[in-house]
Amino acid sequence: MRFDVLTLFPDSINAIMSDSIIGRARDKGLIEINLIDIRDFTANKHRKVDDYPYGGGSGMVMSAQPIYDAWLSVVNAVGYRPKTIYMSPQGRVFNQQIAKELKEGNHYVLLCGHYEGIDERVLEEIVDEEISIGDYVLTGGELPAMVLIDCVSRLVPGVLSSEESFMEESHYNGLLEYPHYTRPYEFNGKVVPEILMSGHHANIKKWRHEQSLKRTFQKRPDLLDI
Ligand code: 4FD
Repeated sequence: MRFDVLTLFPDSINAIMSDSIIGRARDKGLIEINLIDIRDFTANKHRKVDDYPYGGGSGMVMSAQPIYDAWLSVVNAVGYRPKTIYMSPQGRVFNQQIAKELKEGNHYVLLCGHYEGIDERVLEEIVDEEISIGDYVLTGGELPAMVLIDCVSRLVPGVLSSEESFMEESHYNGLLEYPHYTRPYEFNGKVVPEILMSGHHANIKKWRHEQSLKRTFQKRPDLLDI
């Protein structure tokens, strides 16, 4: 799985996506995250990536040319047009179902915007799909791009341990997780539920499933078809 991220802040993304599970998946070659600095593609000597909006108004607009040339550098390197996703509050709202859909592909270009937005003409040229991570506005598309990459990458075979993937595929799918406990047995006067100490695996499995259902009903009834 390959991601090319067009951004003004490649170092910020790299810093966060170099540790833990995603960092390990990159080291193992299971996922490739290329960070492309839009500023490296400016045609002016000041490396300016934005300009005033036609029609007036406040804020700046990201210029078409550097974004287009950054995108073309990816297209020319691979010899095809990878699916290009614009991270924007106007997009289809991301969820686990969309992550499952995206894991079937193998190459995505993610475009991260800033300022008041991007010149519409370059969006018309390069964007295949607009995705939002939720109904709120951020200062840039970098966090949304990282959310998408993290969520899709953990579905790529080998990224999670076999135990972790089992959890992903188990019947708790679509329900909230049951509560977890580890040592010590007693913490601040609270002890671990006795069923978990019983060693009776069938009963434990049943209890955990009940807990999942109960929690989903109490906290997120919208996830149950009732
Ligand atoms: N909800 C999201 C994506 C980007 C963003 C931006 C137009 C603002 C939130 C294009 C306006 C990009 C989201 C950058 N904020 N901010 O997924």
